[in-house]
Amino acid sequence: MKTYFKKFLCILLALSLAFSIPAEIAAAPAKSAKRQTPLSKNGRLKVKKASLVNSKGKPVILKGVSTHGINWFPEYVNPDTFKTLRDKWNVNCIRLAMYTEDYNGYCSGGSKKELKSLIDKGVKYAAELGMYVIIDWHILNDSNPNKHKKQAVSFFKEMAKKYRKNKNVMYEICNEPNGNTRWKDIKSYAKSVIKAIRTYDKKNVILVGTPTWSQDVDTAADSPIKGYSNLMYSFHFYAATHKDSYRSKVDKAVKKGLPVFVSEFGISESSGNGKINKSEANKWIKFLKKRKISFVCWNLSNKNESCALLKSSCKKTKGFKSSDLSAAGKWFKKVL
Ligand code: IDC
Repeated sequence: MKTYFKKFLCILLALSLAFSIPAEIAAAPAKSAKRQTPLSKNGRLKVKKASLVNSKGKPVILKGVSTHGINWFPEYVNPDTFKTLRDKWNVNCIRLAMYTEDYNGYCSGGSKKELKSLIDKGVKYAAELGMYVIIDWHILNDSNPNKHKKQAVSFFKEMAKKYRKNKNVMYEICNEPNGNTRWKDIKSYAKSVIKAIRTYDKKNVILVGTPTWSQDVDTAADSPIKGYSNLMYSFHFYAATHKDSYRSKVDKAVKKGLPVFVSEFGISESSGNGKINKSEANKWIKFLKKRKISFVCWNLSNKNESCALLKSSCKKTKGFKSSDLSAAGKWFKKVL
């Protein structure tokens, strides 16, 4: 009798296990697979020869979205926005564009405290979501980065001290040098800023802008910065303006072994407005993917301009529907 009772108990136990635990077990792998993030998959990125690679040395392509200036559109520095971009768009990198000399820029009357707090939030949200994040010192009107070099050095020192342990951070030290700024000038600026960053952060990738709105990567390739690792050089394009001859410039640089990163591009004209050119844009994406070059699209905002990814009627900051997207936004989401 006793043994029957034992058997009965065993069957009961088995049945209860069969109906409760397996469901959890079955769900477990799916959950953990879902929890894999770009960062948990790839770890801290580094530069190997001309390529961006993951912690195991395998090539990685970052596919990113840039904010508009955080001084203009702070509302998109928000965890729900980033999560939508990660989960619904397949974006693995956010660029935080902080203008230095434009509307409330860091060096032109903007609140340094507020701007840095936005950067801190952006880095934190990206880290929590396992996304990479670029801290972009967005020079533009201040054509020559040397103009605010002192402030740049102290800003990046502070960032590097704070974020040296963050595996998801990259530093972009000068968005687009332009005007009469020569590569020589940028190099001298870069050496000071890189030295400041490397005092604290020995590893995270640093992006260096190139002359003529970050187009002259071929010039940089003739004389890259020596003595530091994990440096890349920015190339920017706007597909309705920059075509074949610009792809040749990139090719020249890559062939010389320069690590190139497209930290900003748009599919409009270089003004950020006017026509978009999807067929040139598709050529660019094919070109970049073939060379395993990362690309970050300008810009996530609802500004009424053709490079903005949202329609100006869209007031949402998350869960964007197709009807919320501009033509550029629809195109980019499809690319991703
Ligand atoms: C543009 C913005 C526009 C803003 C302007 C300020 O799209 O809303 O009024 O800057 O000067 C760049 C720059 C980037 C530009 C963009 C389009 O890095 O700041 O943004 N662009 O003009 N380089 C080439 C194009």
